[in-house]
Amino acid sequence: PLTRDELIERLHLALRPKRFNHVLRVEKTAIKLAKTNGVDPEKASIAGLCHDYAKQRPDDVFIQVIKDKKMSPELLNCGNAIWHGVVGAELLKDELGIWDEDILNAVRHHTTGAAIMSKLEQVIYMADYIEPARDFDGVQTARKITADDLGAGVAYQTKHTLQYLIANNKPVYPKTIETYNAWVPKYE
Ligand code: DGI
Ligand code: FE
Ligand code: FE
Ligand code: FE
Repeated sequence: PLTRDELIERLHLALRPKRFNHVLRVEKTAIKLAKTNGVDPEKASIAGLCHDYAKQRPDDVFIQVIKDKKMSPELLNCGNAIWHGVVGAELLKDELGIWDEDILNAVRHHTTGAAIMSKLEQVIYMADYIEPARDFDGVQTARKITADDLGAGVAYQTKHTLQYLIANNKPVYPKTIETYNAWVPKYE
């Protein structure tokens, strides 16, 4: 496997500076959340660094991977927002030699969440949302809730993302609705 330094080098090549700096902040936030939630900080580091690895790939690369790997044809109806996590995880195996399924699932689910998420998946989903440079109405509340209760943070993000999507007439992915139904009523 690659060392952290080698991984950083690969990410530096794959990402524009703004995105590269974001993944460093997500890593840091994820390690903190890992330590307070009994998650392996090493895995949180790798998953945090790699979660947006594929964000800057052109659409035709994702489409080719979906076809080559015989992934669900439904995926062809999605776009970069979904592909960079779900298809990006395949590139992590092939290009970076990352095979840990918990780490790969954390990458796959970091945008939409999922009905069932391991603690590591929850950590990455939240770290991406609350990393220090995030600035949106409610981010302070999100940080506080997440520090107190990781699962409550997941519910908070899911509810607020869905509200934002609906308020702005955006399409809602089925996975986002699954996440909402599994997490939000439970924390009411
Ligand atoms: O890659 P990042 O920008 O760091 O973050 P991300 O991969 O978590 O993407 C966040 C964006 O994804 C955010 O603007 C909301 C959007 N999103 C999440 N679920 C859905 C969605 N967009 C649509 N259209 N539908 C969804 O269900
Ligand atoms: Fe992302
Ligand atoms: Fe996110
Ligand atoms: Fe991100």
